[in-house]
Amino acid sequence: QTIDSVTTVKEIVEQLAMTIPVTDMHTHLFSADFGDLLLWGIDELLIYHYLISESFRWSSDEETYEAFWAMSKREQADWIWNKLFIEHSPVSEAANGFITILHRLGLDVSSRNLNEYREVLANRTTAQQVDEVLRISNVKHVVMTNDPFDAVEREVWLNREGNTDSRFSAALRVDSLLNDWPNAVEHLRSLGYEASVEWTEQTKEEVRRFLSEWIVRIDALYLAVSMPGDFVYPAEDHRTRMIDEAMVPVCQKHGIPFALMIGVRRRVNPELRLAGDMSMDSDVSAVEALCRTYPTQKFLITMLARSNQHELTVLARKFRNLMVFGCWWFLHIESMVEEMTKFRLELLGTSVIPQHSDCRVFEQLIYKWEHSRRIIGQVLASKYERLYNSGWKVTEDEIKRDLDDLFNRNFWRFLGKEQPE
Ligand code: RAT
Ligand code: ZN
Repeated sequence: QTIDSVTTVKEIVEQLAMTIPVTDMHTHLFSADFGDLLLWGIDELLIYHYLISESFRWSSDEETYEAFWAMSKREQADWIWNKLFIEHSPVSEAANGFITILHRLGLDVSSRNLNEYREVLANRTTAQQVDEVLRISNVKHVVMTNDPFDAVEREVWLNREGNTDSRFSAALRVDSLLNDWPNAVEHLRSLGYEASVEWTEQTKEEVRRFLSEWIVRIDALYLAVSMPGDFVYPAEDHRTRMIDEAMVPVCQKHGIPFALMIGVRRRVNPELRLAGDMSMDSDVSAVEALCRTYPTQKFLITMLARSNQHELTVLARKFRNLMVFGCWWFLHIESMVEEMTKFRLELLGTSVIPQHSDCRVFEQLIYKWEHSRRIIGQVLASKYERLYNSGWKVTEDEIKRDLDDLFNRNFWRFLGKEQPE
């Protein structure tokens, strides 16, 4: 069935973009199996680290970082609420996001009554809230970030059933193996792997064994790491040896992609803790070298600096084993999502994963996806509009296919796996 006006095309695309089920390929969320690791509710939403750093901009000299960290979660939430919502208007992406969440949960945003919101949610169970949020956000599948070096999480995988919810999948996170090797060695040894700080044959063997065992145990969809912007590859250094001699061989053995999120400068202001990280320029040629050296290894790549985005997108034209994904962290704001989605579609057509949520608190799925869906839908609509004016009429099925590629299938196809029902 063809669509008979350009206005209808736009309406259909924008409406479908808001409602089509999505796969969220990188989050910090967990299924209910993980107990308290699954964060949700009003206070957790307000103490999101994006909001912590924003509220400190309004703090006085007397309001110290130590005093903030000494408060209970509820007190921290009240403090942030006052700074960002009562004393000033919540126009930033993250603050506006909190309002979108309240609104979509059916709470009365105009009352500005935080305790009332708390009470409504306190009457729900975790399982109910998970179902409700997935329903509202139309998120069909959530990929977690899983770290075997985290004692609480490890316990769930080793001594309980692990993940039993088919709407969730795991990704094996390996940051310290690449970025904090001495610490990683300690962890490996405490878990019974005979690793040493020196890069010996036995150490390589044991790192590979560790990675393999955990990929299998958690059924990891991919291996993941975040890298500082000064990541260089190849180099005469630990990272290159770790990638070449342990990580890529293990990924190849298990047939899984390697996801690199590049461009973080950790703890620029250590007093802000998790909220104290910054972005920095990266060298796209490290990704180029990886893709060329390992043509049969797939790489999922996102970068944090705006200045790297165009070059990274061009690189994806050169390597089919490179999948660009998401508008990460400080780029996950209206203006950047629009800019990036535009030139990605212009350079790559629909062969890209335009967004992931990076949620840490469950209800954030609601705003992160609603805000992004709207922009992605508008950008795609403008592309169809141009085609329409030249006489190329997309059908509704084609629109659905294209959106499904962007929001689901490009990811699953890249993995070489069937999308779970
Ligand atoms: O976006 C975030 O919440 C960051 O703190 C990071 O977790 C980042 O997304 C990462 O995965 O390293
Ligand atoms: Zn993340």
